[in-house]
Amino acid sequence: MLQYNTLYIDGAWVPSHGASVINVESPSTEAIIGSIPEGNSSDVDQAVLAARAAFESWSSMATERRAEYLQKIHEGLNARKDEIARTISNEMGMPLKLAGLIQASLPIATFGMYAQKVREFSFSENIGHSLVSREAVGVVGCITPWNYPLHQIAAKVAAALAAGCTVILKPSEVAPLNAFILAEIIDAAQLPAGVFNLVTGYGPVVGEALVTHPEIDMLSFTGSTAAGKRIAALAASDVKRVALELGGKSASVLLEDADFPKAVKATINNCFLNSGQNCNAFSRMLVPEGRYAEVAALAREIAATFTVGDPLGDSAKLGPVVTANQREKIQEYVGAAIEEGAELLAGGDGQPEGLPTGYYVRPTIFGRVDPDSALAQDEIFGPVLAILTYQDEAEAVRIANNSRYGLAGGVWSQSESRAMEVARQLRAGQVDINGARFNPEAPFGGFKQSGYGRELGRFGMEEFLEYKSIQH
Ligand code: TXE
Repeated sequence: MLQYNTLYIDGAWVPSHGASVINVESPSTEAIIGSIPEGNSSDVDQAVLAARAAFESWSSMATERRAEYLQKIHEGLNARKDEIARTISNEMGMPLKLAGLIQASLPIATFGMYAQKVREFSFSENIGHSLVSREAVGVVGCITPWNYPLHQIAAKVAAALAAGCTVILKPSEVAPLNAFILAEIIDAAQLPAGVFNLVTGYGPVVGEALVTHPEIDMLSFTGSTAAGKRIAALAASDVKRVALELGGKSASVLLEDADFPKAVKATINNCFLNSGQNCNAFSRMLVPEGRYAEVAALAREIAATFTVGDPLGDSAKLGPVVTANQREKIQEYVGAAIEEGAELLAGGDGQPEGLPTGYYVRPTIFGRVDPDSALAQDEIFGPVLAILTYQDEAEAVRIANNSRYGLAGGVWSQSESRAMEVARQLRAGQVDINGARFNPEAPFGGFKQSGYGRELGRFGMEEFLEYKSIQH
């Protein structure tokens, strides 16, 4: 049991004003594995006061000193890498080995990257008779989800601190334990009091207290589109800056000349990674109508290799999904599609065999999905792939763009120029050609209802900066 009884505010561990705790559950054993304080608006008031008081000296500190603090956090995270991986695997269910490679490694790299960025970044330039400078936005509220919990925290907190902002973090109540490890590391790195504050609790209480607090200048949010819309609406009342990283329904487009075995396998891997709980998951695969039979056979074969089971064991590729609610949501989509007569190629609803406890779902693939159906339009956030067919490239682009989301996409072709041509036409924030690997220096974020603002690289830091011009 990891029991955290205090919040981290103004450089100290303090009791919450709230009387209750939130239990953290293992999605594989369904046992309680930890607890955190259920904070409230008084905790937010206290944290905002501290962050406001710390802002002036933090934002005007020499950038080299800010870089040193970020470097210390990077080193502190690195020293506790295995513990971070285990904690995240326990609280949200990603298989341990993968959690080490992704959930622990990404945030470590992100703090290291921003230590470097803050050193390199040019905070001012002369344009004619104007001195144009970039100044920290101010006090920032960061609200984060559970699917890549520490990565999403790091993408916001490291970039905001690098920019000179002070931060109040409200992590997901579903997977919050890793955020306490980060707070311990920040405490050990002796960041000036009030620069980073951790307040835990529920979205509608602690989250909304941050969103509506008059002394907060900006909110950076990752989560559901529904919560993002509410946050943007509430924040509009005092024109707070808002960055939103929301859902997706990304298309992986296989062109006629693609390497089909490679592309189908990589698309399924991408869609099923983290049990499908990725905002940028390739949850739609678009293939030429004439190649459908070949793709369906490949998909069946590949799906059969996805073993589901205990995240702490050695054999499972997929762990459970995060909560009973998420499992219900996925089961409802899959069950409804089967009832409506969708072509089921692999998986289906119901608990996978041999797993009596845990929020497990069966990795599922549907073929010839109607582009306007719920399967093709809604973010299911589980290991559920929809295969759609197209007649020609123009139709492929039309179907790919037929979505209220626009976060990511993929294009597969033997010809780089042909793939590039299609990639340019996709209305999405990032497109990967032939499974190109993730680049943390490139901007990450969405078009349309996938949100606005960008994270990672210098773009993530620029999000927390205002322009100012002084004419002289
Ligand atoms: O997210 P929520 P949930 C999508 C995915 C998933 C669905 C629901 O489709 O199935 O969202 O997941 C805080 N004011 N994504 O319910 O509720 C909340 O406390 C302020 C996509 O877990 O959006 C948590 O810290 N804050 C996604 C965070 O928002 C509020 C990642 C996310 O919770 C709030 C996760 C409010 N009114 C889910 N309501 C992605 N883009 O990667 C909630 N929160």
